[in-house]
Amino acid sequence: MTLTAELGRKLYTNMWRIRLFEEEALRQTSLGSVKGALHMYCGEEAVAVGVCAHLCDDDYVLGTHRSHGHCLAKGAPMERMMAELFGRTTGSCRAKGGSMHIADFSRNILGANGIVAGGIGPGTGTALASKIRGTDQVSVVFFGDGAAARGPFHEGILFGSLWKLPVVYVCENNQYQQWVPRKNVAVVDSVADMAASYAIPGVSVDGQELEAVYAAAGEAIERARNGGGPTLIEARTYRFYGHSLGDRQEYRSQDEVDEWRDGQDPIKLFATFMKERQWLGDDEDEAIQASVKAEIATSVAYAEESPLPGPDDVTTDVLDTEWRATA
Ligand SMILES: Cc1ncc(C[n+]2csc(CCOP(=O)(O)OP(=O)(O)O)c2C)c(N)n1
Ligand SMILES: [Mg+2]
Repeated sequence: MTLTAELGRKLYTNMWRIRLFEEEALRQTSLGSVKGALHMYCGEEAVAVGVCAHLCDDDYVLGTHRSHGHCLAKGAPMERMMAELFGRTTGSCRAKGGSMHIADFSRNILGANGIVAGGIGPGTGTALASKIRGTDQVSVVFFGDGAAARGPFHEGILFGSLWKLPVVYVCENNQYQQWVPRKNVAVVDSVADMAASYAIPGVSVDGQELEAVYAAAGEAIERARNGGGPTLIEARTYRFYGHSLGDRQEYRSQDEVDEWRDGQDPIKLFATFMKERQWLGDDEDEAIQASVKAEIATSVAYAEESPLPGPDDVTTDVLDTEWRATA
């Protein structure tokens, strides 16, 4: 799939959808409407959007604790995501997931999760299921650079390679693991180099450049779909906000953050890329941002008008304890 003006505008819009959705979620948190942890993906939008652009509806995506971008890029309806953050029964997980466990099974988005590297095993498992069933579904697992230091990374990629599974492992190397700079704890610079240990291709890309992510992901997803097995993609990126709410960010300087925000914003970079090719005019740019703002407002109204769960909801969609007692 080649990047065209039309597709470019769609992907550009999707990056804005993620950026403004999250900024609104942050605002709603300060107003008390959204409760619980909030891990902001702002700054990393080109990774989710560039990868998910190649996925079909029934392909699988597994996320991290920082997954609003993965969900929106894979096609989760925004209003149901907003309702989930507001803790409403119309939310994509009927208020039982919240930000950190958000999922949308109707789009084969199997979920964010709070366990670092927690998606790698299940994502390898869905790829095994696709292979056994003989479908052409691909699984994409997103994880952070911190996850690449954990056991499930090694175990998952080993089995993915051994069984030549249709899976793409996407490491979002944002250079920090909570409050620990990767450079203080890593023994190899590039996560992509670790692919050699499992005899699969490893590719390192600039995660701020949508077109670079799009190209690398296209090749990897095609390889996976055609029986060529897994690829490990490292997207070098940066998160603009702290690790989570209330992070005082004493481990990095304001100058560093400003440099990335000013010079390495994936949305600004892709706008320049599009404008240089005459794929996007200033009026269209404004219209895109206005339409996304309208979508955000609609999703907030939807969430606000939706009911909160009641006491009866506590026992729905959870493991049946009576069944467990007799099983
Ligand atoms: C198994 C496990 N260990 C520790 C934590 C605490 N923790 C939450 S996020 C995080 C850092 C994750 O870093 P990375 O994988 O690079 O993802 P990022 O937050 O940078 O996107 C840690 C250590 C956890 N949630 N799970
Ligand atoms: Mg990280």
